[in-house]
Amino acid sequence: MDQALLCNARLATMAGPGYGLVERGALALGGGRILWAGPLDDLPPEHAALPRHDMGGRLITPAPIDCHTHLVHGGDRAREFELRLQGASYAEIARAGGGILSTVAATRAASEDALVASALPRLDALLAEGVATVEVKSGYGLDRESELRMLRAARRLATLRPVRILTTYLGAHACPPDTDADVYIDATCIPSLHAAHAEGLVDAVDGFCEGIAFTPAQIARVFDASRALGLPVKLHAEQLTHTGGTALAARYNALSADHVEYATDEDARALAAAGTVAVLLPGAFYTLHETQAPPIAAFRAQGVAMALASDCNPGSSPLTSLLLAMNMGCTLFRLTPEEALRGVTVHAAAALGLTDCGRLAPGLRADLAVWDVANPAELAWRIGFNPLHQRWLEGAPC
Ligand code: DI6
Ligand code: FE
Repeated sequence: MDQALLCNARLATMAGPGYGLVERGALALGGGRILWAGPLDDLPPEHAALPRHDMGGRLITPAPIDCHTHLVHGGDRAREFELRLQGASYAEIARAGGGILSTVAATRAASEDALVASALPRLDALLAEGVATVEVKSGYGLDRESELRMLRAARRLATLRPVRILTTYLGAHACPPDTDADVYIDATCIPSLHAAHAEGLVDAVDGFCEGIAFTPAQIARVFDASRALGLPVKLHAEQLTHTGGTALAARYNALSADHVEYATDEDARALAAAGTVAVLLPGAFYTLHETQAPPIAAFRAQGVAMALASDCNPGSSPLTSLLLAMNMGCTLFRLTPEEALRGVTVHAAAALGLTDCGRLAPGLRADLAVWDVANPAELAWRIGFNPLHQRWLEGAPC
């Protein structure tokens, strides 16, 4: 469908500070883009003859964006789930060689086809809730070939489903068994980044800055290499403890600092000054029974943009629902439903460095979600209910 006029809709444009609601709204679409958005009564005459679609009074929002996932991986971690319920902590399991490293073993053993096949049902669950853009990280390979295989598998998803995929290199996710962390960073992680970049597989670079993972000094070397390649960076920071990752991310003008439960007021100021988005991941907070919530009040006070994502991964967040992430963001972190919707649209786009989606405005991609709800707050309110009516990707329903 090349051109269309969607009318009889309520629009949450996400323009300005709130929902940017437009009553009796219309959207003119053409060439995969939004040509015009506003009240039907104000429709410019040049769009009046477009083929009309009556949206039945439904709510249209920008299609949600999942800006932090580990969607591609081998194996499962149901056994670890049982161990944690018996009292073992996430960090204890990781130190004993389980956790992330057990997924590394399963991922190394999986072919590219197998990685794609196992990721598709998880991707489909996200798309069923209207998601149009998904970020996918590597980080369960930890050697050159396995990291590249993960990234290739992630890119292939976009050839099998109508979705935009962005790939993030997360070689600094965990240290492989029996390897010195500094040696791993310099001899494997950074050379593998060069190889992945040379193959055109890297949109951004991430790391895990944590007591059970890498120090700020080690992450800084990965960030220096990224900067030299002209690649944007982001960071898993202050998830389980405070190690200085947020300040480091701000220093490198990172697109985002993610998790940030243990971030301080000073960290919030640094994020604001750098324009770095705080990506909140309530699925991991919930799964790990964490008790320290991110400093939402400080983020609000400093004007830090807050995004929300699934963190879909087999260990700390086996979550494939952005709607549930929105509900958890409100219930566990006390976000408002408005902040939650901004978190999966305009701020999620910013966390990926994208300026062509996340709002309903002329010139942006016509990636839309049409919902069977009257009010946008309903999207964050329910638990386990999917009110999606229709998903549009680049101006076509799909
Ligand atoms: N933090 C996370 O939430 C994921 N990675 C990370 O650094 C979890 C990874 C896993 O447990 O497999
Ligand atoms: Fe993560």
